[in-house]
Amino acid sequence: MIRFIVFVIIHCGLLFFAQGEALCDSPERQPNIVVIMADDLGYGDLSCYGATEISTPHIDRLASEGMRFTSGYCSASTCTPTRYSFLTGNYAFRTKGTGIAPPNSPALVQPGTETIASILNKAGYRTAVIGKWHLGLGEQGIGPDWNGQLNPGPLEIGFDQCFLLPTTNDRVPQVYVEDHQVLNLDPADPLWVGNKKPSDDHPTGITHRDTLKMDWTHGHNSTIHNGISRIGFYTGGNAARFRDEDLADKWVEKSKTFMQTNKDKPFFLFFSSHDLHVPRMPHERFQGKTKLGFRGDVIAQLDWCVGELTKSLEELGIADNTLVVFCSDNGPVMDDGYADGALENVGKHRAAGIYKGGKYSVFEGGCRTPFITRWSGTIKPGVSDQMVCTIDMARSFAGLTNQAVAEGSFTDSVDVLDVLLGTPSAQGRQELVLQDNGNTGTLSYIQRDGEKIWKLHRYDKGKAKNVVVEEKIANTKRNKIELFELTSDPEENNSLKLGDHADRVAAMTAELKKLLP
Ligand code: NG6
Ligand code: CA
Repeated sequence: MIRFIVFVIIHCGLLFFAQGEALCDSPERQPNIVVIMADDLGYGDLSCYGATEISTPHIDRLASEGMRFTSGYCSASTCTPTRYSFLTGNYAFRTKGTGIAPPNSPALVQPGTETIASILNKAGYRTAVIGKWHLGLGEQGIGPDWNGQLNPGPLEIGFDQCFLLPTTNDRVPQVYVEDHQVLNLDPADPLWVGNKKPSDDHPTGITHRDTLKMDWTHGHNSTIHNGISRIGFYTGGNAARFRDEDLADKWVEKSKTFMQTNKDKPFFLFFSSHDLHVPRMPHERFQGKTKLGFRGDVIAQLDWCVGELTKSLEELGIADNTLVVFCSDNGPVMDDGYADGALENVGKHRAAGIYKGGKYSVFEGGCRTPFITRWSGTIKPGVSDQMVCTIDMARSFAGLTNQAVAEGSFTDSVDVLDVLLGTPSAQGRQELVLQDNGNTGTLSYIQRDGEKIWKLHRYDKGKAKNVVVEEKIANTKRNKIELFELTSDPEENNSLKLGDHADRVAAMTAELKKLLP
């Protein structure tokens, strides 16, 4: 509150509020907020985080002009739960059905839920999500009406507009959704999406494998579009279908238009990149541009997107009035279902940096990811080891815009705004819970205690979906409870003797239990 009053006094000279909005004629006003969320980007995938085999100059520039966090996390090591938590400020594992969403998933965030978008909307922001959604569309128990109104969706939870890849691109269908409709859908060629093969002669990745431009390795062998077979089946909607190669360009084009249109009012843009998710199919101009194969090429493409967005902010003259947050939705994976050469070309590159595990795992590699904030003129450049998480943006942005958060909303989000803005001596989170996927009982719990960082893993099923990045150790056996100390053992190699830490283990397991539904 004090922060906001100082802000208003400085920027407006007097306080004057109407309908919850600050009326302020000054050209300086509440900052725009742009959250750029990468998909499956690991801690070690950027040159500003130590990568030597690939260069990411635009993201590096963001880091050198802002705060680069070395203990920045996403909530989960898979996409849907991280995105759910980011938007709602609630741990996804508290709510059933928030694991990786299938193609015909209904909306997972119910209308009426307070979200990062709804709270900024109340603060007078124009809000948009552009890019991957993967949080379902349509009524509960019904799902998306692909040929009608795709409602509820982002527009029912606080976004003024959306331009989406509705699921994730290895899942059907390959169409854009603009606001409530599939874009360019010809009513004479309706779109059907399902999980059963629609006819005996429907070509799939199994029946027409020799026609594919990128082969599958596991799953991903149903309907073929653009020479790539997918998870799930669909027919029709041919005029509406996009090319995988064009996605990044489209997100940038739509985002530029959104920022240009709203440059004179505060706006919130959730730029939800599909890079580096499979199928990794960069635009032709990025193909072969790195030595890491298509996985590296889509990192170059992501870096280009960041460069375009920041250039646009500068051209519009709003860079100094825009808080940019760069993050990822989960850690890295090499083979996630397609033979795109990621593993074969990895060489010395370590996608999770020094950390163990990656996507699907609650080891550090699964959730400790790049995390950068930049607000030129406001954030003093630096590096921070304070703990922050994607789930914290909800309360932090509510704080930034002086919005009261109702009881029962943003339950697990912590206001770490001062840390995000690089205020010296500001403290980040002291505790954080991470999950793998859905409500599975695979969690880890980080607790900072002075110099020590304790991390308890809980594997209810006694095994980890530990798809590690450079080597595959899927479904390795784990003890139901394990304890690590990250300051001395950041690589989580030394599973401590529980008996030596009995009180701590008891307290941490009890805390975790309290959080579960
Ligand atoms: C898994 C898929 C994987 C990916 C993931 C979701 C198989 C065998 N694996 O089920 O390819 O789509 O779901 O990724 O189908 S996420 O980043 O969107 O969470
Ligand atoms: Ca992801």
